[in-house]
Amino acid sequence: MLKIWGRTNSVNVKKVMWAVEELGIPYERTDAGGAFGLVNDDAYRAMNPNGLVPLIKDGDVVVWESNAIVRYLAAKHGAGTLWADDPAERAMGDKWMDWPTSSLAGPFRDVFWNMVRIAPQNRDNAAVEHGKAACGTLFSRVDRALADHPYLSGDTFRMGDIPLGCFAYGWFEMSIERPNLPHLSAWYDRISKRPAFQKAVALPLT
Ligand SMILES: N[C@@H](CCC(=O)N[C@@H](CS)C(=O)NCC(=O)O)C(=O)O
Repeated sequence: MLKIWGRTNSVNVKKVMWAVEELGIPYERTDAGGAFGLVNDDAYRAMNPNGLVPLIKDGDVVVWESNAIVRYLAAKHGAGTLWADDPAERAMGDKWMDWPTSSLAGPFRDVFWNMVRIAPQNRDNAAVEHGKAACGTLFSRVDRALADHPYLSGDTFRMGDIPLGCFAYGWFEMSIERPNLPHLSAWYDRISKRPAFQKAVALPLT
């Protein structure tokens, strides 16, 4: 059985949980990271030397890095669903998988940590404002990309929608003002109705 390590309130763990729910893969999940610890144990570090979550073990195959895990599971179990067989179609969504990590995660973290994880009296309001403005600019690029297609992956929901969908949940659930981006909102509306999203991603922000 597929084994997954990670706490369910982590945006990176949510990507994996959403993918396994979409694909209907049986799994065993172990809480790890944050208050659950475990990530510095020798046995864990032997599998993931970074000491981060998520991590999976599928038979003898060990994978860390959330986007790599989603790609692995989609390639193995998602032909015609999460995984587009045509390389060009797959690349369309694939480029949006690493983009949240490379571009959005930094400013998003500034907003999320201050609004959700830090006590209000300790909030860095300047970081929130700066992060919100940067996220607004970045999400406007997503909005433009979604003007011509219902999904980041094209006409069909696929793995390329998963990583950004997890960040979008936090963005839309936080008590903040957001720019009006109609294509982004329509896409979020579509993905957030999916039962697998409801089960794996739409958890209370903590
Ligand atoms: N690029 C990595 C980042 C992994 C990462 O930073 N995970 C965070 C949780 S979102 C973590 O493990 N933090 C330490 C902890 O939870 O103990 C990925 O996408 O998997």
